[in-house]
Amino acid sequence: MPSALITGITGQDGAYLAKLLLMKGYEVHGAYRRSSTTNFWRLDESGIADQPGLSLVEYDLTDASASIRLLDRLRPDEVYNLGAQSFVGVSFDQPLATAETTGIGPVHLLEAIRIVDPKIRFYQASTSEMFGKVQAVPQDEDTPFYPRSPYGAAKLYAHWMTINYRESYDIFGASGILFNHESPLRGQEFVTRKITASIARISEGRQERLELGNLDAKRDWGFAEEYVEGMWRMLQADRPETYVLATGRTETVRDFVTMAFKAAGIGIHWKGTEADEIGVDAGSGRTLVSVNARYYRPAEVDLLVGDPTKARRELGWEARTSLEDLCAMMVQADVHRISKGALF
Ligand code: NDP
Ligand code: GDR
Repeated sequence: MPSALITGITGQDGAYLAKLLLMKGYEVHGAYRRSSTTNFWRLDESGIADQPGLSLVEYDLTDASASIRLLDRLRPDEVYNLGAQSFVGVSFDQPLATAETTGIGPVHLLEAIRIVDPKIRFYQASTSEMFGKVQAVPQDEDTPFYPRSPYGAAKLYAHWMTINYRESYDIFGASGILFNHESPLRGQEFVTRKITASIARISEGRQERLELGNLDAKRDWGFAEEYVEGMWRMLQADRPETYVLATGRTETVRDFVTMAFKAAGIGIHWKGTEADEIGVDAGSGRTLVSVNARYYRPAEVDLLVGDPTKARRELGWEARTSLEDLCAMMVQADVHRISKGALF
């Protein structure tokens, strides 16, 4: 039975990847941070929390010696490093904490692999945020990087260290440059889920309106469940590589808002510009969306759109779910949650 260690098991991708590996017959070790409250709602919702093949282990990426002891004890075939301080906005307020977890944390794991067993295969969760101020459209594996946030810079360091360990020590270090991927399990601090959860609350009369930052940012949004399959395929390949996973389609935040309200049966009409822009219910004339400058970032990534040709060609991976379907899936999940008291 193959075995895998997943860091970030309490996050969105951790839940989907654990489910996928369990289905494939893996023994899965899910690493979570100690905190005063448990945070396993995604594993519960995914129906895998009590699966015998899944065991949970306390671990913090910032602890070098714990990384060595953990790998020595578990000796997994594969390590998927999904753990990170992953919110770009927070990284501007906590640049050093972000650097330690998101940048140096992966190197603790790479060092542990080098010391314990260089045959352990390693997946690093890299990101389209490394392209930042984009140097080409669309972005692929050869596009130059230009990170625009402490998060993007930390991820870029970890990305290059993964390649360094691949080239220096012959470690199977794969790096997936994943574009935004969303799902009903997305955290509410990220814009898509903030939008869909707010729409559910507005529909129930529990929230007055949705306040957002930059509506013009363009993102390439795919469905997370499909992206974790790509991670797994990267570790089954003949050699370690870097791959872009993306849909190839980009839309603005404003478009996603319009799409999400439409999925809830509400037409949105946009008025005004920039900080004064509002989204109005086309039927009642009520303002449902407004801009609040507190959600602007000190530096923005304006346009992301990926070219996943290499992943399609070499891994047979492809994004299948349309943005309309993804958006509707998220809205329906939040409407359902609020109706059964699972969203406040
Ligand atoms: P989430 O924010 O949902 O999950 C992040 C996970 O990292 C959580 O389980 C969190 O634990 C854990 N974590 C945070 N700090 C530490 C630490 N010091 N030690 C151990 N674990 C820690 O992210 P996603 O699931 O969306 O993303 C997975 C990975 O992929 C991340 O590395 C992210 O940066 C990257 N990525 C994500 C993309 C996306 O669109 N979703 C796109 C490209 C890359 P806790 O619950 O305790 O906070
Ligand atoms: P991103 O995702 O920064 O792309 O990082 P996020 O959903 O936070 O932002 C996307 C875009 O929406 C704009 N925006 C807002 N964002 C948030 N969170 N809240 C708002 O109110 C709001 N209003 C407008 C943002 O400015 C941005 O342009 C995600 C994370 O999952 C990273 O970990 C991952 O690496 C990248 O995707 C790929």
